[in-house]
Amino acid sequence: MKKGSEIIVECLERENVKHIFGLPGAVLCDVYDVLHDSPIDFIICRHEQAAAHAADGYARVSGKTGVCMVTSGPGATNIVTGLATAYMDSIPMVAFTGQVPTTMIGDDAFQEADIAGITRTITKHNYLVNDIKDLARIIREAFYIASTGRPGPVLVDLPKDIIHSKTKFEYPEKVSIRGYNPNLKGHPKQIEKIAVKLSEAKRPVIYMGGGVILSNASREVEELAHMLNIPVTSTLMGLGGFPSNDKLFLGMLGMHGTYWANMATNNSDLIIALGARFDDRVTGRIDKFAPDATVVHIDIDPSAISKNITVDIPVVGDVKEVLKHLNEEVKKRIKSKPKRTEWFKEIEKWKAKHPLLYGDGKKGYLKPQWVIEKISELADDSAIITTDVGQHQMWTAQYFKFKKPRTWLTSGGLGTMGYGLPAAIGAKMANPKSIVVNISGDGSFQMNCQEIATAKTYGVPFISIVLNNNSYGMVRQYQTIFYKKRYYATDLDFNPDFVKLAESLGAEGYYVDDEKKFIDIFKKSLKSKLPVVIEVKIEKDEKVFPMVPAGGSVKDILVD
Ligand SMILES: Cc1ncc(C[n+]2csc(CCOP(=O)(O)OP(=O)(O)O)c2C)c(N)n1
Repeated sequence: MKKGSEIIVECLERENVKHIFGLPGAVLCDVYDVLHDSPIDFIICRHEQAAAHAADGYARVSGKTGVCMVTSGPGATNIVTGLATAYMDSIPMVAFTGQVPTTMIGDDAFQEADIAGITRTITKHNYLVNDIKDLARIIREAFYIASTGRPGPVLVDLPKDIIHSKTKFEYPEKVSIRGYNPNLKGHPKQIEKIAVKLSEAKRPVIYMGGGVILSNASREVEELAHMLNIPVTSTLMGLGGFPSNDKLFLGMLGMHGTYWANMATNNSDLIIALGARFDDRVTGRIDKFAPDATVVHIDIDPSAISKNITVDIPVVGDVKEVLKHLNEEVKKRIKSKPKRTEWFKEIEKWKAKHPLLYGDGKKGYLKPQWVIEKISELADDSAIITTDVGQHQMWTAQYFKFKKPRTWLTSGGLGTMGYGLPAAIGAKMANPKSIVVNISGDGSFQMNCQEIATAKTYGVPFISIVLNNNSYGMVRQYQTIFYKKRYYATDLDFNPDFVKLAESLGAEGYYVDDEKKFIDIFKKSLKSKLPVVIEVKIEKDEKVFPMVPAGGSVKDILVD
């Protein structure tokens, strides 16, 4: 016979969990008592939201399922944003929450929240464990569901009496869930159809989403693109899935994508969408999106197909598996590599018309685009970059040269400010040898900066750049462009002293307002054993361009 707490820890060990990110609560003390003697490390964060983001960052870098564990009531509600962030970006995660005893559920007991109800629409699945006999099976299923098919977060709510009661422990070797059988292979006839279409296409584009990273399909994408000389564009989530220094790479598409990636996609005759979901940031006005293109969509999630854009050739399957098959079909058919001279000439014209450019900064300020280009140059090809949400995120997506998958961590779907710093902690724990740089804005940084103390406690060094424009810059940019500069609720005229804040939390802190100083401090910081915060002064009126206004089409693109 084993206690619930013992079963939980044993299941976690069998699932090969090495780190749990969490914050304590009395309801979980029995579990901690068992964890005491387990090789699993419990990383105490300073806020539950951060614990969820750290587990998410860990998962994005390692490819494994991230785990967080928090107490009932407010602990559980604090992870809601972290779960929604992971859900929107399809990140495998299992979140354990303490719960009041089953006999008290619904009584408004102390620290009670119906977390299963609250998270129903932002988890891939969730469980309230009602019977100790189900505990091991549920945990096994939770890990299986989180990591298979389209990955996502799964929540397991653990009432106190379940943690304390006993049963015979049996770890189910196999998982079988009726109606849940993700299809990996893709339909062979559909795959052949794509190969035929590819041989006919004159202006094809590969449009790559986060699914390429999640299914580890980068090599297969490169093979397809090079075999057939097809330009590749990426969503925000797909960055890193294709080397940005490859001449076939067009950069990101969509709202803040490059002019030429947007023009190429919209003028193409064949779009091959890989693990992408045609979200509104990419398509803009749906009825104007790529009017002449035959659309191929390869995705593990059948419900993503034809959700936003009507797809001509759908294939439900794992991107890597399907591409392996497709590449074989293409090899059988091609005699020589197409040159696509006209198509590339046209793309070059668009590139020349509106290149990504930025001018010189005013004295006392740095250009954020320059800062990001420098970071890209000074950090190595395996450096992991995390961001928050806002202008700094888009400048990073535009100017950082991502070369490898799983090096780019950002909240793409939900757009969560406060994600970057805790995600950097998870990233560094997943891959301690990598350089990790969090690029943030002054607004976002203040949402989870307390976690520097966590980083210091566990000896997790990374560099956090605060691009300080004394404002919620991205919203201010909207007010500049669409509200005649009637600024409201976007100024951050009083900010903390970021250097002192960093120092008080156990980090090194620096203030930078000139280029030479930035280079020196950044180089020095790469060697630091402590977390480092570098505050960089940038101008309030700096903007992110190009920009396709929300709901607009590529014809409405603003370039300056
Ligand atoms: C949690 C959360 N609250 C609000 C928003 C809305 N929002 C999007 S960008 C932005 C401004 C971000 O400001 P900052 O972090 O300073 O970055 P900047 O745009 O100046 O680079 C805000 C408030 C959000 N995305 N997330």
